[in-house]
Amino acid sequence: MNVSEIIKNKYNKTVSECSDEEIYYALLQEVQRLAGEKSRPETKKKLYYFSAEFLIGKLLSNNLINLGIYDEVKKQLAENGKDICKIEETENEPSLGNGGLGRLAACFLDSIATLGLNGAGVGLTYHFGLFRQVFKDNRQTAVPDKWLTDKSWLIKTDKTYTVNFKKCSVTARMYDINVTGYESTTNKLHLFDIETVDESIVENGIGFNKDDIEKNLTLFLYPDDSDDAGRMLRIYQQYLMVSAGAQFLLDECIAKGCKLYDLFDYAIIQINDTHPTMIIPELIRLLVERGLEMDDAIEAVCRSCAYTNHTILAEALEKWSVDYLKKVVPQLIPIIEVLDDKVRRKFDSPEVYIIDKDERVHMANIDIHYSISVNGVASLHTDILKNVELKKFYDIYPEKFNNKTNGITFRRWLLYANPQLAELISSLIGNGFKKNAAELEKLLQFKGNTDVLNKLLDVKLQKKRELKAHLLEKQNIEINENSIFDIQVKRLHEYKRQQLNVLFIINKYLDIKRGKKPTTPITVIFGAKAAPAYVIAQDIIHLILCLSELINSDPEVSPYLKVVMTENYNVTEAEKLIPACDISEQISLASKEASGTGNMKFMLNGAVTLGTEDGANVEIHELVGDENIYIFGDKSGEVVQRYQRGDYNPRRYYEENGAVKQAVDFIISPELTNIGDRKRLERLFNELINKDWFMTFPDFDRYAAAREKAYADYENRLQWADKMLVNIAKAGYFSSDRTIEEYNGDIWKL
Ligand code: 26V
Repeated sequence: MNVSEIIKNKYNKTVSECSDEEIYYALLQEVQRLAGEKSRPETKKKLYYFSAEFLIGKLLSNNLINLGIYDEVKKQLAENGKDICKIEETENEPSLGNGGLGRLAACFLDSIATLGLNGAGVGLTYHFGLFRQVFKDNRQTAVPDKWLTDKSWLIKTDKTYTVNFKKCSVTARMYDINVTGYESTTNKLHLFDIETVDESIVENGIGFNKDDIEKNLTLFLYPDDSDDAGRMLRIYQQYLMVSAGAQFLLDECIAKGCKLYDLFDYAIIQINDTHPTMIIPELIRLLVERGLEMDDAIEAVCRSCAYTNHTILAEALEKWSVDYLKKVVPQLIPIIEVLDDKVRRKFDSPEVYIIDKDERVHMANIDIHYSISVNGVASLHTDILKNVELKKFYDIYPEKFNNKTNGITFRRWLLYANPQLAELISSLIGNGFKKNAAELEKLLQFKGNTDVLNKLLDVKLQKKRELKAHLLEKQNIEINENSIFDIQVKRLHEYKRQQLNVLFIINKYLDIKRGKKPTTPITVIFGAKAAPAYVIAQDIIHLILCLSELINSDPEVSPYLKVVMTENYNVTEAEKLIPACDISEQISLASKEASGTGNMKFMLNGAVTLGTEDGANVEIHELVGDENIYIFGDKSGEVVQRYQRGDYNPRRYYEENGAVKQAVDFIISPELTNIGDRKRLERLFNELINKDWFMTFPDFDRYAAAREKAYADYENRLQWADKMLVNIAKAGYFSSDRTIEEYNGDIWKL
């Protein structure tokens, strides 16, 4: 690519005369052209990956890397006095996801294209993605994040579909985003939108009139569903996605010769969590409308669908009341009733019915009965589904259940985010790992090699310096690059236990106040958004921010301990934080984190995990061995039993464990209540001593001991670097290319 020529043709200027925005837009257009040239011929069978979220992150650099021209473009820009990092800063991040589930979908699209598979993503164009988080008075406030401009990656297509709701009909238009594969073909992400959406109805942060469907349908990702109108809106959104998506896929299949009863020969639909579940009754409805008998339609659809479960948290398993569905999509009710009736005729256990006695539709139950595959996202998670959460279903359909341990794309999380590490690896084992991640194991030959280990430590230090500069510029916080970077970044949720991390920090602060200083200073970094309606999560953010103010402004403590919460944690921020991390906090209550994927990104970048035996941590542990990970706390079996017994009494721990009591009492100490909001801090204090639903206290001592052990081990720099090396070498298993090969081999069969 000749950047100067492209710029000259477009603007009749030289590169150095252009603004960063102008260069960005010219590059975007050129990438779109090059990506278009790489599309792949259609094959008979195609994967449709339906997901309410695709957390794709910024695309310019990712596309340049995948097209194989990143280095040359970067060089040409530099020759003209332009920094590619500054240019990509002008790109808006499309935050079309909440967290892990949406980011996983984005990694999968990258791998599907890279492996040259015929597959497309199907979702929604949210005008405002997830809210932008702004800290004010040590609190999170949510403001709309307008990512969509006329200079975005979205390409308007001429495909439109009518979607009928009880109250109104809307016209859904398809927009496409090119998904470039790494030195491979280009696929598409199809995102539907309606033209009547009115961005001007947003008021007071992220508020809007939830009843005016034609104006608000695709305005926001997952609007707050703490009230009826919000829940109803989610049903509207989900139906828009699946109805338009179903019409589109039927058109494609029919054009290839599909006779409808053989739909499964042309389409495999992966249902990403329960959000797209209505695709099942909707497709059945459409097939019947086009002449199929009901039973044939059910059979054809069932054989075309596969379902992925991403959580065992009961409150996250969607159940829509028949009443709501009747008000939004009455045309699906007779189909859902038929599906339920068939289940009731065959099985006498109410747990597996689709419609329960309270007239609520269990979306996951539709997926399990009417699809060919049910998968969990890490080995432990799938075991829990089979043996506990979905045991009744596993007994009926053992052959449907399978595990697909999650993965991440190494293009974004290594080649792009950490080019220095990628280059060091290349210099040691060649470039093969870029296409075949398993080759990273070749790094094991350098265990104990002082020269290599020192180079690894140098790369880490450089990434820590880059993060330091970034945080200084972004939040005016100064951190010490020679301190231990101990990082927990993920959505804020009690089960992820940011509060456990905080309790440790409080005791560390008090230790330092009493004169017990850490050998190497510690920088604890948090990044997390909390759902606006999730009160306790907001309280935990408030506690972290108050603690950060207290500690960072205390001259006795801050040389040894700093607490930073990065504002508006998102994909772009993760790309800066993860490569700089020494200790990766993965401390969810065992059994609760289905997989986690941040844990994999950290490992790949040479951080050592401090974690519970939960989600994919279990597999990380197996791969790296006891020496190269810090595991603590109750195992999932013990946790499940404690819940079943229902005898957990946090107050007893609080009263009997001095370390726990000291940390928890500090939440309502004058030091903190002088800085923060007493009501919030007291509410959190009471929540912990009376409920502690995610059992932080029983794990506290073992957590503190494991963390201290990691800090002590960090002192021996070469031994620590050996742990880093083993983590990187063993990360190959977590490439999403491996995951996608398994999905294709076992389920999609493209
Ligand atoms: C959803 C909700 C919605 C209602 C309130 C509470 C709540 C809590 C959790 C969720 C999670 C939704 C599904 C999800 O994002 N699961 C994540 O999927 C990742 C990719 O498989 C996986 O790595 C994470 O462990 C899992 O939490």
